Amino acid sequence: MKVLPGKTSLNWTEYKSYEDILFHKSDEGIARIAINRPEKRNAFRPQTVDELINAFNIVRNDENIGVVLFTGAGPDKRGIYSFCSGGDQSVRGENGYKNDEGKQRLNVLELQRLIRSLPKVVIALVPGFAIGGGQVLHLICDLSIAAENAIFGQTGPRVGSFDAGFGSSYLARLVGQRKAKEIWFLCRKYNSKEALEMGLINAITKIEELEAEGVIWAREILRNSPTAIRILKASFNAENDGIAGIQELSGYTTQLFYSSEEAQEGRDAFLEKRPPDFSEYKWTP
Ligand code: S0N
Repeated sequence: MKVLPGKTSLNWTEYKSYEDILFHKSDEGIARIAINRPEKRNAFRPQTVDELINAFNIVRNDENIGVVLFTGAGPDKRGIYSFCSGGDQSVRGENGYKNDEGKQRLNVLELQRLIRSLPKVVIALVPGFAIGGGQVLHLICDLSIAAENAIFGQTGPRVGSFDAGFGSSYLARLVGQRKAKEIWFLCRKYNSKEALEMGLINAITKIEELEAEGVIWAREILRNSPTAIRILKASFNAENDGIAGIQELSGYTTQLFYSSEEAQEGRDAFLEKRPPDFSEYKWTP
């Protein structure tokens, strides 16, 4: 199924079938995840978010995938494209968004953390509206490429919601406190050019070239060292995420240390019930 207009040189195969999202992979190490509720401007309900969490977890565990293109499928019947327009207001209850059983959830917060700590690069491809919680989801991605017609903005204070986590404080890290306050307090809409100028996105393309451009960026990334990129992503997070960020970064150094003979000597000595011998390992300057 077609997700975005235009052509790419990739052969997508369906990875898993869902109701609210489309999930494809290519044999080049690229996955594509798209919210598929175009008639609702790709607003998410709890099921949409559960499916996204499932797909991103599959990507996490797939050693052949290094880059995810995260986008919104379209167009709707009026020919309009969207990345995502945030939480589906028609299922919003008193303390969350209602699933089919009537249980209320705000599971998008789990999704935000999953994308942020995914040890692979997530590129947002924004073909139209990125509004409310959709603008936050786009913000969480590592890189963002937008179509010329993309529109960004917040509506929270107008519709009685807000994201006081990544949606405000991380936004301020990207665009500065003054601009972030303007975005949230005035609830204006911004076009791609304005988004680029304020540092919200990395690049603008024609909508027909959006996926192809994403693939070009992905291929460039995939030529580089997976471990270097994994640790760099964690270090960018660590600067912003406090102890949780440091935990992620330091966890990766522990993983690297496990692969050394020095660390393995400690494990082997314990299992062989003898004192460890670290004498051949240097106190490197
Ligand atoms: C996107 C907008 C600007 C597009 O305008 P346009 O083109 O005029 O289309 P419409 O006619 O308005 O919409 C077409 C159809 O789509 C439905 N629709 C659009 N957005 C939603 C939505 N969010 N929920 C439900 N339905 C939606 C319209 O109703 C219409 O349907 P029909 O044809 O049947 O009438 C414009 O649509 C717009 O402004 N949309 C609303 C944007 C919005 O307010 N979003 C919610 C903002 N709040 C959140 O996202 C909260 C997120 C959250 O859960 C959260 C909470 C705590 C911490 C973090 C988060 C987080 O997510 O970050």
